[in-house]
Amino acid sequence: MSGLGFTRADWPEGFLFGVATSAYQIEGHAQGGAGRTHWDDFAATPGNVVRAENGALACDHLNRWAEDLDLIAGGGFDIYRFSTSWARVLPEGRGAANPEGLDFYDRLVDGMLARGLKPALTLYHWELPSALNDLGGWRNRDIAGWFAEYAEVLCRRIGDRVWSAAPINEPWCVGWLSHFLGAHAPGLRDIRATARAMHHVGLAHGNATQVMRGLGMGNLGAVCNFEYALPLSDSAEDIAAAKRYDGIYNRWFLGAMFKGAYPEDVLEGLGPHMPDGWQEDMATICQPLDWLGLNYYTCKRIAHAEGPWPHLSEHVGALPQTQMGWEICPEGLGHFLRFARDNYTVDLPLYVTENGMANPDTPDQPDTARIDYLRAHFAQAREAISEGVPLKGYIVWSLMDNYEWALGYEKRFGLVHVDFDSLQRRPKASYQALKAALAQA
Ligand code: IFM
Repeated sequence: MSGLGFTRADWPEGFLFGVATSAYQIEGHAQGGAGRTHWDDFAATPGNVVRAENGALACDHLNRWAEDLDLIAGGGFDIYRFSTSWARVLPEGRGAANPEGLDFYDRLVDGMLARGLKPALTLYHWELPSALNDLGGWRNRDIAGWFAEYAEVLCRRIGDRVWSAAPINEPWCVGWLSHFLGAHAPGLRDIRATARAMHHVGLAHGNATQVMRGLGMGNLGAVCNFEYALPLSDSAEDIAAAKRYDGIYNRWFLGAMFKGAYPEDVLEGLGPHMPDGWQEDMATICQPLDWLGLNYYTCKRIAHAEGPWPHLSEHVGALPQTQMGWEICPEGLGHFLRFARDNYTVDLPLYVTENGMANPDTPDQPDTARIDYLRAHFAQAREAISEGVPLKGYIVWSLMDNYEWALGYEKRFGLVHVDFDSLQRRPKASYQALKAALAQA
């Protein structure tokens, strides 16, 4: 038995384990001919990102990818969930491709296969080419067509060798966090922009899925993030507010992608701001999928608030917190695995596509907090499996410390420590614990 409380033999035959990263967070975006992205612009604007840090160098994965793949294979993982950068492939977002960028992803996929790793591709993990943001970005309906063009160029090159593909990581973050809360690029706080982004991200997902199917690719899915919405008190008003929050965060995209319908309780607020004719897009958004990926980290306490829709305020409760200030609430993971299966996906394979914690790690201290966090969440996954939930794999965020968006480089999510001066990688105790668990049959 390992520090994580399991060995491979405790999971169903063929259950897969992996680690995840994303392009802008690790590659070093100023290198290799990539175009400018709206994250470069957002970070260069005072007040948006801690110390105005950006992904210009990040973990320099662009040059150190082979060492990074060795770490993944050396840990005994099966899957590497990675993303490609739209602006590295098409620097202006459309038109001329960057051959250096396509060559890089080609080598990276071959590098995974050579090491026995399954490449799990995400086409968009948040960095939008600035040239497209100039045109309105996710507010502009045309983005669904631009995204399809990017999907086609990229997948014609690497689509034949990836194990799985999902168009867009965490649509809620692309729509709500970035256009309503203003916490991520492009940093808007505007309900009309939000409604449009929340719709166009689904349409882009549908378009890209059709493109990939057209190219003969299989094992196509969606990766959504979920937050366990708990009422701050047992008042009827707080319970209703938590339900609204749940609708916006957890049910909007599942409804669209798996039922072709947005939840009525969210349409009450977003409906008046939606683009004309949105109803006709629902069939495109609702493409047949092969799996759903769930990203889960935490819960949130929600209270009723006066003021405009959605009439709610967010609070942090009394559970122990991670370095992000996020409460550690493993039962939320079990809740969403059952919730997705019972209400949307039925017998479709599910994957935990992200789970992990930020911790103020130093290279010489064991990250036992992360081992504890993972043990508790893995236990929820096993319990759900024992109840018949068709969970097929579990991917930890993240392989290594990286650029945590608006919070810069100090929030460390990695199984591997990165010294951001020397760029030296050092596996943490959590990496060793997973390696030990996965090595035991
Ligand atoms: O770092 C992010 C990642 O880009 C998307 N999911 C959540 C992670 C931790 O905040």
